[in-house]
Amino acid sequence: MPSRYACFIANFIVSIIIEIGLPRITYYFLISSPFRSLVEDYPRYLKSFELFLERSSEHQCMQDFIHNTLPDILASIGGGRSVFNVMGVGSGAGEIDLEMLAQLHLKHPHVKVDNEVVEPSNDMLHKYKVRVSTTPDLDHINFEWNKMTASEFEKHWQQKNPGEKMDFIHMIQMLYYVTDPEATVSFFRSLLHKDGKLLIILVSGESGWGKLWTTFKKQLCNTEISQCVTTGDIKTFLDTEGIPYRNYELLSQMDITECFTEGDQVGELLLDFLTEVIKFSKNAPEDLKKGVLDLLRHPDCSKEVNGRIIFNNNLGVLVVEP
Ligand code: SAH
Ligand code: HSM
Repeated sequence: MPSRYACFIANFIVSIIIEIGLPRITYYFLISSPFRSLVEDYPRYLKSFELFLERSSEHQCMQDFIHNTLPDILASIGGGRSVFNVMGVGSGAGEIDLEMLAQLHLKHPHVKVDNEVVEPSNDMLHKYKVRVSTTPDLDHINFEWNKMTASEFEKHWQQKNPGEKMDFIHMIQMLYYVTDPEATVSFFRSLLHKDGKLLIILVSGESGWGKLWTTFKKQLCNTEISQCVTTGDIKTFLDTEGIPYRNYELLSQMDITECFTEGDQVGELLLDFLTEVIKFSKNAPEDLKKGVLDLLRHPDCSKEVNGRIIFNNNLGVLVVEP
């Protein structure tokens, strides 16, 4: 009898498909699924990212690192060559890239630079180009614009420049958006000269992000991209492979006070950025929303300062050897 029962179910499903059509079934499935990842709505992602930058010390702590620690790292690259090959993967609007290029110039004032920019967003590339056109003293740099993802670039590079080596590659807050961060690190590391360096910045495993993601991994990190990766994960990979690297921790904060005011527009965008879910406060089931909000203000993730809720946005920097 079980086979007759299976047959009946199969016929029933086929008759529904014939009745309402596959596209509509797909549509019902999609709208009944509560979450869409923020990266599917790029304008909203951009808005929430820019708001996050305003509300956090993210770029400030990177700039401190670039001024205080990076120069010594850059001193050892280049092997005396007169042109350095530099590459930024996921450069955004280029603010941090240009800071690093300025430090490189201070360390190696007579060197010319070929700078490959890999960035899939038109908006970001446009902002980067505007920044370049309004920044003085960049004549020694040739910018190559690659409007593509890291994996598209990998294919493009293998066809166009197999064998060409790089002096300095950086990927700053980018590895969340690839499907296989370890493979991405391996590919870009393989492009380094023997004295080259690969710089990776991600949120630290010890940050509030790390706590949020370990607690709600199943609900929030259920996408094709790696999204919830921290430097802790990359360190585990590098240790397993026996790849040498140096690790720095950068202290950073994010003011998330508005996240706790129902209906506040700033709070809603910041919550979307924290959870990577479009309109999280509207779309998340009540128990998940409560769990996330409780954890966000818990001492594991945040501290209260003068009535503001300050989230731990500490970053990890990995300087990977070839
Ligand atoms: N590095 C910049 C921007 C970080 S935001 C900074 O720290 O300010 C992440 C950037 O990665 C965005 O500009 C986004 O467009 C880009 N990005 C998204 N998916 C990517 C992918 N698959 N490959 C390369 N870059 C990607
Ligand atoms: N959205 C992943 C965390 C992050 N991205 C922090 C930039 N800064």
